[in-house]
Amino acid sequence: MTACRLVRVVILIAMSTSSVGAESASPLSVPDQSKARIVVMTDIGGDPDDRQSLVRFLLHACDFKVEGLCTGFGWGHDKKTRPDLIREAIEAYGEVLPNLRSHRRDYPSEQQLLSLVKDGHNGDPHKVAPGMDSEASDWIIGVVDDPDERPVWFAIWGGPRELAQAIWKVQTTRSAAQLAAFKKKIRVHSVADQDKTARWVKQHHPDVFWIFSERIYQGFYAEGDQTLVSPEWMERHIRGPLKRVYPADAHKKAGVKEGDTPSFLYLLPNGLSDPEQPEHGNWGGRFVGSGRGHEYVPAQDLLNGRPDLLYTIHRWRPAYQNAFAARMDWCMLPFGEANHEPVARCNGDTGLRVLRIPATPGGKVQLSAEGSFDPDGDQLRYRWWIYREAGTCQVEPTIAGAGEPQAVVTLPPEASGRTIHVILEITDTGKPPLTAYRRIVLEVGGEPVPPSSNVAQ
Ligand SMILES: [Ca+2]
Ligand SMILES: [Ca+2]
Repeated sequence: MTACRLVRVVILIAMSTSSVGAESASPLSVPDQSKARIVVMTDIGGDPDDRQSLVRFLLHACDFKVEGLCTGFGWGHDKKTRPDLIREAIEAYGEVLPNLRSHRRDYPSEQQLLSLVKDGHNGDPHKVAPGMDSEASDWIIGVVDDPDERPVWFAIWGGPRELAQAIWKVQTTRSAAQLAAFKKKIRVHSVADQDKTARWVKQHHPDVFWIFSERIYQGFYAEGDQTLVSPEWMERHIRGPLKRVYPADAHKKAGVKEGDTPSFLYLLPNGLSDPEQPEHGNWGGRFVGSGRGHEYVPAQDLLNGRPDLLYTIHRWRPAYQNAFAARMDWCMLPFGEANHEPVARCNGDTGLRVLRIPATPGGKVQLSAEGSFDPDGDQLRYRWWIYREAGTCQVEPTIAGAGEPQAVVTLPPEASGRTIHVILEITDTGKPPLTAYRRIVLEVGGEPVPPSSNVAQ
């Protein structure tokens, strides 16, 4: 056994305490505490791309604590809710679940997911009112009331009426303090605010944390490398029972559309960002405070030096499409024949949190990815880069060793009082190549010092 192979086996034993039908290695898992609590609210039955997004969501179901799958209405769909389409997708998921669990043992059961399907109200989609409670809106109240103190994220793929109705009911039946406590646990990522109740919430409850993903969500499929969302890509990678429930054509777009997918990719525990900080940016986009209550609206990233709204999402397209392709492989292949994400570590930190490091203007910061590894024993490629738009320093630092496991960032004197976001991107050599991240925020204090008096930190 080579040293590399030995290390791999030791790591896998350390990561896993049981073996469930894997060929040569044990399935992986992610600690529950690093998973976001999530309720999906979908207008499935309208634009077929909700069905596409649901397939991807199910393949990432092990990355979240799934708390609800609610139906409702949205653009182009106000006829009748379609919980049957959610159940149909979950049943297809059930067919591949045994194989998925040979890769990640923390995939939820088919029965568990079916029990979370909750129907919205088949009345006026633009109204909250007495008598308009629904199975979904009552379920939402229960989820938020749960003793689990972590926030509940609402990935909203259509209109937010069911959440709005839940807030309305709590407002009319509880004290002001109880209402405030209820709202404090809510986090919204709303794709396009597709009914009038979004306005109602923002007008009457501006303290609700609300990411308004207006137009930016199109970056998931529009602009950028179109070969990665083409019908040909879809045909090559989407297979097995889940292909049955993944429509080949969405509204005005053949191939992969999934306009609602950024709402949950935003919450993936992949080390790229802290979802509580929308200005960080990740696979679900980047957002800034609108100045109205607790609302965030899309930010722009620089594409070839020009601000571009959609680029904040499609800049990550190779990574998120490779992740999808790999999970499609997980449906069909044994552990040893599919790829799995590397694990990125930074400066000895073994978790996924954003690292904050104090720094001095004109000084140097040493960064190390030592301890990073790949569960398949793949080789790793390292890339340290500055996410300039996420920070507040317009002058870019230099990075020595940007393609190495160890790097040194030299801060410009102009960085005084600013923040600089460094991304560690580790990509394996598996097929397809998969990427893991860490984010380091350099918090630069003090007065600018001459470059000649650099001090290593
Ligand atoms: Ca939708
Ligand atoms: Ca790998």
